[in-house]
Amino acid sequence: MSETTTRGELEPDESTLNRANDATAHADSFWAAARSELEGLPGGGLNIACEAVDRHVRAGRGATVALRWRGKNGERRDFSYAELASLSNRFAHTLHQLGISKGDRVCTLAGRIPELYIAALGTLKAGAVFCPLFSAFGPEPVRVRLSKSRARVLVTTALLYQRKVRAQRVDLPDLAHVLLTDSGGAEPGVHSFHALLDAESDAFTLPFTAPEDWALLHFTSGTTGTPKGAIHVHEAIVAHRLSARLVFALRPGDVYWCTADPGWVTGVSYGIIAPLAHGVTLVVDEADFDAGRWYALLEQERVNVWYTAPTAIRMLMKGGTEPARGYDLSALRFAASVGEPLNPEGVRWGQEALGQPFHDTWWQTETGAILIANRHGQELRPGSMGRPLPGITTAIVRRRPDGGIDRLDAGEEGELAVRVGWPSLFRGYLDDAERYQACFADGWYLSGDLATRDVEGYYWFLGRDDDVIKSAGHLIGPFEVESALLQHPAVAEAGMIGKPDPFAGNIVKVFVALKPGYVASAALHKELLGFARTRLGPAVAPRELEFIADLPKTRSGKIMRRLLRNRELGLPLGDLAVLDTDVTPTC
Ligand code: 6R9
Repeated sequence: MSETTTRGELEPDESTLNRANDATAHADSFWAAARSELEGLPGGGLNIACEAVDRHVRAGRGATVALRWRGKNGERRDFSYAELASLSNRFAHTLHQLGISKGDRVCTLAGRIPELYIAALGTLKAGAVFCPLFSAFGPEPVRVRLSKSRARVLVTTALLYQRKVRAQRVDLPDLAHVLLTDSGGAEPGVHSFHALLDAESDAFTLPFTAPEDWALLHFTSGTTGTPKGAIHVHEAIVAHRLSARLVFALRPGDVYWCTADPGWVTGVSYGIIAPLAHGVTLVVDEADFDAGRWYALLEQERVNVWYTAPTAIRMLMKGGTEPARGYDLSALRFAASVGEPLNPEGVRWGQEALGQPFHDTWWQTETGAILIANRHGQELRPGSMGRPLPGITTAIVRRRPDGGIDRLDAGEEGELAVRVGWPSLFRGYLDDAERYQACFADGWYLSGDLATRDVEGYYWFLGRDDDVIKSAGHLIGPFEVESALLQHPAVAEAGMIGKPDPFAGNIVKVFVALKPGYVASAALHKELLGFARTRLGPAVAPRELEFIADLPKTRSGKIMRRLLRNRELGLPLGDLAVLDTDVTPTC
């Protein structure tokens, strides 16, 4: 495929794309048109990192700032596309030197530091699979993910390695190499990231990667079992790139900031891949949320497009509109949100405080890219997630006992489903074909989210159909939290729920039944919370714990978290006759 040089040539006419979308049968031609914007590799290959970085260098845009890194202590470092290309080449070389081959998993466990971005792109160039782990996970979630992914390489810092990985390495036989970003290799199997990169050449010939080759592995949680590894392929970049243009109207010269951490899917799809694929300048802030810092950053970097989350918006709203008024935010052209319900007050507050309303968008780890949005240039409906993007067909459905689905009418409540066939749909859960299959019926992907559609085709979020919760935008499954507590000798049973919280959306709350011989006390309460936090880390650990004599269970022994939730909210416990059934587990 030939490189096109001007922006105009790169963009297929949107009305053509929309026409193609008129009939679902034409979705293929729609995506083929989007795909033809990409450069590709000789012989029909495709590589995300090549599209995100190298093609800009080849097109003479190597001097453009790709990554503007703002350190937590006030540092500021710019990486041009050319620098990012050569650093990721060095990392790809390093992986080959270490014997990493196609399909091998390379994990990162780090905050938002430049090495993470270099490792992500270099991993993709090497044909390996990039798997980010959130740095605020404790040792237990880290071990589970390193083990399930069979990671061969981990890029991390000396501190995180010491605190969360080192003692568990005996349980991780596949983990051959740990690369420390801030220190040398003091023991076998531990190397200095920078020393290895410095020793390599910055010219690298990409191995062939096919569009369907695995590229990304994102762990996500369900109601049951350990986290699931959602697999994405290089072809996903077609959707990353197009959705960013359709939703945010990204254009050359833009400065773009996504506040999501790359330990989660948003921080990769829209915090690395999509903006770089558009050749814009990506701002990365290493520091955690701070209202004053964020306003200053929006002003100083003259951010044009901002993608953030409801938890952050609620925190900003806490301070009122006044603080924002002290900053020049006139560069901001578009603000958007994802991950949790965004209420109409949040949308309007954006308009008042920042001069731009927040546009809600909907997607999931499994969908890989935004599928529903209040997108640029279209009527924004505060409180609604928006409408499906061109190329995407959605519906509200009800599952039938025979395994099929019925499509529901506007106004009816049901499960949000998406017709399969878009490039960033996940291609599997690692080693779990059965769970993957359970996500589909009659050619539709079933999201597990409950929603309604209005007559104009806008979607309205109602809740989730399972026991997974969102806390501060992070998806947390009950199994991980409950399993950690069950490791304590006093705990007989544990049940996790999300307790509504005005800022985090939900906080993790756990109900605990003690083993005979143990007595509930303030000391044990404190001990259990500390025990869980040490294992799970601050992002996942319960903030509240309540002792309970017995957990409500179905006849076959499954914990009925819905009843725990009702109890927490002071609602009636519900019709036990109806609830006391075992619902078939879904994806
Ligand atoms: C991208 C991401 C997915 C779940 C999803 C839903 C919730 C996402 C939302 C939203 C209400 C929105 N969610 N967007 N809920 N309004 N606009 O967040 O992926 O971490 O896999 O979470 O997040 O419940 O099913 P992931």
